[in-house]
Amino acid sequence: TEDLHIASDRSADSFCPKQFFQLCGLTKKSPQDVKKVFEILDNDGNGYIERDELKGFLQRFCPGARALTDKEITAFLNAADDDSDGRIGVDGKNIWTHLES
Ligand SMILES: [Ca+2]
Ligand SMILES: [Ca+2]
Repeated sequence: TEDLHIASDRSADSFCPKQFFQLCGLTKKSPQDVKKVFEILDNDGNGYIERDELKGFLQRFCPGARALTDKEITAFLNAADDDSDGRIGVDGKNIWTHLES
Protein backbone atom coordinates (compact mmCIF):
# COMPACT_ATOMS: atom_id res chain seq x y z
CA THR A 1 0.00 0.00 0.00
CA GLU A 2 0.95 3.66 -0.22
CA ASP A 3 1.88 3.87 3.45
CA LEU A 4 4.16 0.86 3.24
CA HIS A 5 5.95 2.36 0.28
CA ILE A 6 6.44 5.60 2.15
CA ALA A 7 7.85 3.65 5.09
CA SER A 8 10.18 1.62 2.88
CA ASP A 9 11.26 4.45 0.57
CA ARG A 10 12.57 6.63 3.34
CA SER A 11 16.26 7.32 3.29
CA ALA A 12 18.75 4.87 4.72
CA ASP A 13 18.86 4.33 8.46
CA SER A 14 15.38 5.76 9.01
CA PHE A 15 13.49 2.47 9.16
CA CYS A 16 11.39 2.05 12.30
CA PRO A 17 10.29 -1.56 12.90
CA LYS A 18 7.57 -0.59 15.31
CA GLN A 19 6.02 1.91 12.93
CA PHE A 20 6.33 -0.53 10.04
CA PHE A 21 4.60 -3.30 11.97
CA GLN A 22 1.80 -0.89 12.80
CA LEU A 23 1.45 0.12 9.15
CA CYS A 24 1.36 -3.53 8.11
CA GLY A 25 -1.32 -4.19 10.69
CA LEU A 26 0.96 -6.81 12.20
CA THR A 27 0.47 -5.43 15.67
CA LYS A 28 -3.22 -6.24 15.38
CA LYS A 29 -2.77 -9.78 14.12
CA SER A 30 -3.12 -12.88 16.26
CA PRO A 31 0.06 -14.63 17.41
CA GLN A 32 -0.67 -17.39 14.88
CA ASP A 33 -0.86 -14.92 11.99
CA VAL A 34 2.30 -13.18 13.09
CA LYS A 35 4.02 -16.54 13.22
CA LYS A 36 2.98 -17.21 9.62
CA VAL A 37 4.53 -13.92 8.49
CA PHE A 38 7.70 -14.64 10.43
CA GLU A 39 7.95 -18.14 8.97
CA ILE A 40 7.99 -16.59 5.50
CA LEU A 41 10.82 -14.29 6.58
CA ASP A 42 12.76 -17.28 7.91
CA ASN A 43 14.41 -18.25 4.61
CA ASP A 44 16.35 -21.26 5.84
CA GLY A 45 13.55 -22.49 8.08
CA ASN A 46 15.67 -22.84 11.20
CA GLY A 47 13.05 -21.21 13.40
CA TYR A 48 14.87 -17.89 13.75
CA ILE A 49 15.08 -14.73 11.68
CA GLU A 50 18.76 -13.83 11.51
CA ARG A 51 20.57 -10.70 10.33
CA ASP A 52 20.84 -11.95 6.75
CA GLU A 53 17.13 -12.64 6.62
CA LEU A 54 16.27 -9.25 8.11
CA LYS A 55 18.26 -7.55 5.38
CA GLY A 56 15.58 -8.48 2.83
CA PHE A 57 12.75 -7.71 5.21
CA LEU A 58 11.29 -4.73 3.32
CA GLN A 59 11.47 -6.56 0.00
CA ARG A 60 9.26 -9.28 1.42
CA PHE A 61 6.55 -6.71 1.93
CA CYS A 62 7.25 -4.36 -0.99
CA PRO A 63 8.85 -5.82 -4.11
CA GLY A 64 11.53 -3.39 -5.28
CA ALA A 65 12.12 -1.95 -1.83
CA ARG A 66 15.67 -1.37 -0.69
CA ALA A 67 17.58 -3.70 1.62
CA LEU A 68 17.85 -2.69 5.26
CA THR A 69 21.19 -1.20 6.26
CA ASP A 70 23.39 -2.80 8.92
CA LYS A 71 22.45 0.00 11.26
CA GLU A 72 18.74 -0.62 10.72
CA ILE A 73 19.13 -4.35 11.17
CA THR A 74 20.91 -3.73 14.45
CA ALA A 75 18.16 -1.35 15.56
CA PHE A 76 15.55 -3.90 14.51
CA LEU A 77 17.25 -6.63 16.53
CA ASN A 78 17.63 -4.32 19.51
CA ALA A 79 13.91 -3.61 19.33
CA ALA A 80 12.62 -7.11 18.66
CA ASP A 81 15.18 -9.54 20.05
CA ASP A 82 13.79 -10.12 23.51
CA ASP A 83 16.47 -12.56 24.70
CA SER A 84 19.49 -10.83 23.08
CA ASP A 85 20.79 -13.84 21.17
CA GLY A 86 21.05 -11.80 17.95
CA ARG A 87 18.06 -13.34 16.19
CA ILE A 88 14.28 -13.23 16.38
CA GLY A 89 12.35 -16.43 17.10
CA VAL A 90 9.60 -17.01 14.50
CA ASP A 91 7.03 -17.60 17.22
CA GLY A 92 7.22 -13.83 17.79
CA LYS A 93 6.97 -14.52 21.47
CA ASN A 94 7.23 -11.33 23.51
CA ILE A 95 8.03 -9.33 20.39
CA TRP A 96 5.13 -6.92 20.80
CA THR A 97 5.56 -6.37 24.49
CA HIS A 98 9.22 -5.76 23.77
CA LEU A 99 8.47 -3.29 20.97
CA GLU A 100 6.03 -1.42 23.16
CA SER A 101 8.56 -0.91 25.91
CA1 LIG B 1 16.59 -18.36 9.68
CA1 LIG C 1 16.22 -13.71 20.25
